Amino acid sequence: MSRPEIGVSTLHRLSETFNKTIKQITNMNVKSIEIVDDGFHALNKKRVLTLRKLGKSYGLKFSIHAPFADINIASPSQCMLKAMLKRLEKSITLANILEAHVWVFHPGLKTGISMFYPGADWIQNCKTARLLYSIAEEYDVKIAIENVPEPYPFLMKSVEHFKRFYKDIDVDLGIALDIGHANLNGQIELFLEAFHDKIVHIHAHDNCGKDDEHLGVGYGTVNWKKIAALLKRINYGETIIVESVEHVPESIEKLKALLV
Ligand SMILES: [Mn+2]
Repeated sequence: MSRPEIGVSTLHRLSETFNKTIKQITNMNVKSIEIVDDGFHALNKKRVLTLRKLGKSYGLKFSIHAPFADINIASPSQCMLKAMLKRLEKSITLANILEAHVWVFHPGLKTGISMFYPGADWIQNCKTARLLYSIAEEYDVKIAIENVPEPYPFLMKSVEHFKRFYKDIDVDLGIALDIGHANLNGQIELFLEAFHDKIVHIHAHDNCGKDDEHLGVGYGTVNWKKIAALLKRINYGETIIVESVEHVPESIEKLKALLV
């Protein structure tokens, strides 16, 4: 039987400096760290080399969360898309240097002009996802697309959206299942059932079913015991990253007690 590895995201420290954050990483009782490549923590080669060194001495493995602020892979503007792709490609090349085991990115969103071009944002979303997949292949980086939360105008929030996505793209792109996000449309179990062979990475955080609060594990309405049982049933043996922004050490220990 496989056992998942519990890790932590740097998301809860995004308002602190990068250097302070990585110093604290090593005290968090986990070996798997997800670096959010955005805000104060935007990666560059120097930072990645520092992380690599830290990883070697502490036995850490890394994943990278792609930049997501102001990023829309379904953008109808070719010049904006070009700039965004440049930024995303940089992140993928850094994932290669860091030897990150997965690079997680968000699907695209509808815009203020989507209503005039029905279906165009969906086509662009799939096209960019395919392009990112081929760029990542060149750099030998595995990538995964994340289910994103209601009520934002994202194109891929539900199981139906992901089914359609896999019909429309012909590449073997994995899913980063975000449990908190799936709680907002009540589809955690549906995702685990429909895509047990596609899920390569998991984000764990909680909410009360209305807002994407990123609460500590057990502080919302997610039924973690049930999820633990489902993950055991599908023999999930990849990483589960705590993406809560509070009660982080407690969330890590709770998940370890349930799953490891
Ligand atoms: Mn997430």
